[in-house]
Amino acid sequence: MRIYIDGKFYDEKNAKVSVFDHGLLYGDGIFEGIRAYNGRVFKLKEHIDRLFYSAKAILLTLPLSHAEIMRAVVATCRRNKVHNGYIRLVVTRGIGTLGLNPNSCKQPSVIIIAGKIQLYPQGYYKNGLEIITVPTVRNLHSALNPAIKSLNYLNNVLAKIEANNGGCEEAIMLNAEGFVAECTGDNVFIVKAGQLLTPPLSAGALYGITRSVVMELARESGLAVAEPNLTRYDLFNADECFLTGTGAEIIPVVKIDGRIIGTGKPGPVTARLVTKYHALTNVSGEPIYS
Ligand code: PXG
Repeated sequence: MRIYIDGKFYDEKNAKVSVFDHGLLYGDGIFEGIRAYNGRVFKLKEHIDRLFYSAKAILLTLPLSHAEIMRAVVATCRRNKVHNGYIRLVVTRGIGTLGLNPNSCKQPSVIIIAGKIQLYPQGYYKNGLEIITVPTVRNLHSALNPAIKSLNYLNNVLAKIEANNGGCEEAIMLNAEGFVAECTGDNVFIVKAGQLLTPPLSAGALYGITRSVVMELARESGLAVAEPNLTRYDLFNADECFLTGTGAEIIPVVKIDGRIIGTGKPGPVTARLVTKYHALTNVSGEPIYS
């Protein structure tokens, strides 16, 4: 595998960052997780848009333009012959002194890794996932806004550990008010009385790319979509529940905190959205790179 760092490609052994990089010292940086399907990078523009929004929020000036980053992502896929895979785009604050002041960091680093994706086991897509609510509350948007896809993921990592301790792969995170925010690495949706509902961004949800694609697909198929505040009660009494993420795509949830959701099997609305999502990702025709 050849890894892109600041305009050059390195083999895995030599793909290294400095111990003085504030990305390592303070989690000071941002990232994107992106998928490639059939030689096309899925929703690349949207991912780079979000990267620029994250950069703006943390006052980081990207060393490349929007178009240059898009080209670098495609070049990294091409170089590694990644037709179907996962791309991790990382921007660190760069090398500085041991103090946390980012003023000492002169040049942010851009890193692109194009590799394989570790998917949830296939059985979960067929039979649905069981998840729990964990005690770790999602970051306050007035402290570290969950909309920023920062390298500081300890909030999510702690919640993931609690999910694992509870025997689950994913977990619902609530915000400080007790409303549902999202999962540790996925957005959450419910279907109730023919409506598709998902927490608003203000509740502490990431502006998920898969989330917006699914909302668009639902609207196109005549399903009403809304973003109200949701409580655990709303999840427990949903007709259907599913999670969305670049890695997970759309994964049904059939049990939350011991409560069976709907019929206890993946529901028909979820199945319809999965079919539509696959149709969108598995576009046939000439790949944009080969
Ligand atoms: N919420 C959070 C906190 C995320 O990190 C999503 C929602 C889904 O967003 P997208 O844009 O992907 O639809 C994410 C992104 C992992 C992993 O290894 C997951 C994400 C990012 C990085 C790693 O599980 N999910």
